[in-house]
Amino acid sequence: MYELHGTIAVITLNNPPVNSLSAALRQHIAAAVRQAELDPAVTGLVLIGHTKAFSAGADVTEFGTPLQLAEPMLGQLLAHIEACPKPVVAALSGVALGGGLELALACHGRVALETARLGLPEINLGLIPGAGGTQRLPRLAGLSTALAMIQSGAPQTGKQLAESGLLDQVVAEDLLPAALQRAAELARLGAPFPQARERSLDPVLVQKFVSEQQDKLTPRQRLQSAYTAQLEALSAAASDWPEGLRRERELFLQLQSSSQSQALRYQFFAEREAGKLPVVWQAEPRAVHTVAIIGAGTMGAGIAICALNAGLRVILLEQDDAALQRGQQRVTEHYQSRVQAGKMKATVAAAAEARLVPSTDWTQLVQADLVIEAVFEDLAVKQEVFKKIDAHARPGAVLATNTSYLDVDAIAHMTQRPADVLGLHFFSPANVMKLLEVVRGTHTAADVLATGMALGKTLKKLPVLTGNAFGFIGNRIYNAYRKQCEFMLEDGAWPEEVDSALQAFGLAMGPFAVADLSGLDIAWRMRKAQAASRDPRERYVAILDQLCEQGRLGRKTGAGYYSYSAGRQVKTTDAVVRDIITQASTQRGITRHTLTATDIQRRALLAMVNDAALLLAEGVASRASDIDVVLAQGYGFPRWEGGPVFWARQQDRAALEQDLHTMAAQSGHGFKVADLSVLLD
Ligand code: 3H9
Repeated sequence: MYELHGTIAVITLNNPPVNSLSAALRQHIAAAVRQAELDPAVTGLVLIGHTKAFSAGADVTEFGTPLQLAEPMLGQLLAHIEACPKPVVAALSGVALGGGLELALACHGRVALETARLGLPEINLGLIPGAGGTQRLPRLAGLSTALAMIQSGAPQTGKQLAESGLLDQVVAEDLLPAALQRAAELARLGAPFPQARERSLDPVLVQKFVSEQQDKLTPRQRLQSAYTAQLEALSAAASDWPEGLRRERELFLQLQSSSQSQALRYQFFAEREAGKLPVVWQAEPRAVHTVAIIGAGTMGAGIAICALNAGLRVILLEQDDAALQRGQQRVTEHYQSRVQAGKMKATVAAAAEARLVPSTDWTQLVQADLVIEAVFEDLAVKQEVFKKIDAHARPGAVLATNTSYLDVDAIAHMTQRPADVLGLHFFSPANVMKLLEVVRGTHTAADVLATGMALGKTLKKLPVLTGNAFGFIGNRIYNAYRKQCEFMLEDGAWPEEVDSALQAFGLAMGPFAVADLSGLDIAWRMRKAQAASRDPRERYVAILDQLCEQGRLGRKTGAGYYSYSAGRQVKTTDAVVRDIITQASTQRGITRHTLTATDIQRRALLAMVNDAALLLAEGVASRASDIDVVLAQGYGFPRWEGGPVFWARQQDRAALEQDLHTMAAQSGHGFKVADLSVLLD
């Protein structure tokens, strides 16, 4: 939209929902700038967006399509604006991200609302800024701020960036008048107008900074080409202007066609697809203002914090005063540390804490619109709690169990209202992890499901719908993967070989280091509970049980698969563990042999893929991409590999199927081979 405010032309970007810079929007902006250039009555220009967004950047849906080649390309548009003979001012509200921020950087002035969120999140898509961001930002804001923004991808507010050199002015309100004033001021001062490109960076300082930062890259960052490319592009900012831009473009295009960027773009859209299911949008969610949480342990307190942060009223229920006080203390300490770290205003923290109602009185439950049970992971315990919830919750309240494995139906049947019951599987720490599995029981009503999904969004989580099967999506696949890793121990690998091979693939941690961290006794208890129903012909690896019998329960006891001195992990397993493993191999009649890192990675991934296909065929997952979202968000699967399904789709199909059959033979009785066509066709 183009309109005149006195002698200033105001160009309003209007491409809902987020003003992504599609070919059409680029063309309209270019035409509007030209119109202003040609109108002798115009002395300056303001670019502004609607309140939700100045612009969220390049239109990601155009990547890999011929459309993006439609002129003007973003770089050309920015060069046009930069060379405009009249001053152009960007007025920033909502988000200015990626190409959106780059558009603002090419303007001669920038005015932002305090609340505007400015960032270069290309890294989340496996990219670097490709329209001058790596060249203009360090010139305006310095190398450290530029790298921090480019490397983290996290947006910062106008208020936070007020002194960064990026913005001419930050205002609490009245953005347009401030931008009009700035444009008029620049017009009065006359050409040449401020341009980032006119500034230069000291090549010696740039090279020193870049080489220091190269050394600081973490192992996981080193696995992703975009992190190195960011530093290369910053290094090119010390060159002359055209060369810097050329190098940035070259790196951007290389990354854009890389499998890592394709995987990350796939994850971006898969996350947004996850909540969109007919069963969810066809029902109206029930209103939720007050949540009751039963159990104030680590998980219950974490869920309480999420709900308080989302503005909900929270009744935190425990069985006795001592447990309640400990839970309340967890919540209080969380807010104290946020305030002390400067991450939350004291008034906001106080308001959140004021919404907390700690109680040991079950009759309080009648006030809750939604109840979340977060007690010990034991079916009998949870069933007892649900009987009580049923007796006290008001009719129409949604009743949720936070279980990670258990049968939601078996819990729902303890109530007179199984249609109101669903599973909400939070991940630990609940106030940090974004993933939320929303579990549909046999009788769960559609509006109850819709309420669970809507609550997930309210809590700023990523809710994924799953069927009611042992372990749902995530733990079911993780179990299959861990089991296969245990087979590999018996076959010839040591825990550290398995862990390091999987970390080299990009997993945040290997399965044995994870097991030590979470405590081996959790799995041990479950194994004992399942012992009676286990098929004796099944290949069962007893290494974990034997470690537990020796008191090696993981980090908390100073030893598990690894030993820990003063909290630090000894990287190789000790003689005790090696003996247990060697004996396990002997008992199974296996001659131990070397497994290469590639063998280990392929077997572990195939185990995930096989169970992904099984649970998709069983209808536990609604769509394949949901599985990838769960694994990446909840289990440390490298997002830049897309998830197990995305990974499988990149492999040679015949080889994959062949390897799966080999793996089935290695896995012994009871291993169910999936038909991969459900994932691959
Ligand atoms: C870039 O700019 C490269 C340049 O450096 C160089 C170029 C040469 N494109 O997330 P939401 C859609 S790379 C296309 O649900 P929110 C999204 O799919 C880009 N579509 O809302 C969804 O569609 P639908 C750098 C986009 O309020 C709808 O908008 N920029 C884009 O929770 C609403 O999104 C980024 O990486 C896009 N760029 O969050 C920003 N962005 O309704 C990525 C969003 O059909 N975007 N959509 O499901 C975001 O971070 C969030 O979407 C945002 C809004 C914070 C903007």
